[in-house]
Amino acid sequence: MKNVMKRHEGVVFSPGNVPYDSVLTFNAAVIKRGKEDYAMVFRNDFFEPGTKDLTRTNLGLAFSKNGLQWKVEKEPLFELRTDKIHRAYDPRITVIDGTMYLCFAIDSVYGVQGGIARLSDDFQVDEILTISTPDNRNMALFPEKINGKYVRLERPMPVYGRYGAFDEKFDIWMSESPDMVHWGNAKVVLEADDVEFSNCKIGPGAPPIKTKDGWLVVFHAVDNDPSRGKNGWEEKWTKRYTIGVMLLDLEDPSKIIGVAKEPLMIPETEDELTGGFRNNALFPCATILEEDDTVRIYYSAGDMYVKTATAKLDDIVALCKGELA
Ligand code: BMA
Repeated sequence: MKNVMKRHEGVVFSPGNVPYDSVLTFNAAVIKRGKEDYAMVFRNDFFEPGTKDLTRTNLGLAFSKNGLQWKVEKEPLFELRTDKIHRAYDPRITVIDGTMYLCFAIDSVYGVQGGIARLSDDFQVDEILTISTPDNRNMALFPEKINGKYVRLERPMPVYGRYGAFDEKFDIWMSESPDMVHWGNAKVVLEADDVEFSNCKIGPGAPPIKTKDGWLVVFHAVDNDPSRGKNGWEEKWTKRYTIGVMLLDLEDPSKIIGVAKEPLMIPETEDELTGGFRNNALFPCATILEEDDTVRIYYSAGDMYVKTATAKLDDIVALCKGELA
């Protein structure tokens, strides 16, 4: 398949940018609010103070005029820790009718859950509106109501599901809500089995962007190869995360118009292949449609850095429709 993505060379955000405790900065939500006003909410993993246990996570906030160089706020934006909740992570932001909503995953004593919060205009977490039942994560909201309802993509993780215990074949689903609080009418959107370059789980990447041809959605797709051994800081890690892309029907986003046959991006550069916390992992959490119809994807490399790459909208749409080989 034609490579339509152009990587910005090097990383655009790393732990060295952060003025507070930071070991890994990755899985960043980015939105553009004006011509020269990008905002990023990034996942920041750090050591439990006084230890070398990499068990703490908060979300940080940064701003940029060009989407490449970032000015980080002095203090973290948000850390969710209660006696039941260990952390909130992997943010995605969607602006709907001028209001920002933050989706995030939660590790709790009950499992993995998906949360949605409303943000104030100055990026404070106003209110947590909903937290899903376990196990579910990778939530991403559509940027407008569809047929009068809010709609989100999500990725349940049914380990005792149709594939039997502990087989990680997880699919992309969607559900809808009248008020952002009550969610239902769940439907499967894309099945892991229908993605040729994944033999494992897939999950929504970034909030969908609206195009005249349909909703454009990037997703992560995992292929597992048991012969892979040590990878990054982990003793054994056999998965590779690539980035896929699909186009969904504007009126009924449970209908797929097309899925690109091969990954849009695979780990390729040195900082994506080695040296990260978890090598071989690309994880997209944001796409921006620039004024000149360039699609900019923000993705993480190795669960350690934020990177970005661009493509022409027409090229990505053509890949989804099978019109570009
Ligand atoms: C997923 C999540 C992400 C992470 C990704 C790649 O399962 O845990 O937070 O970025 O794996 O390691």
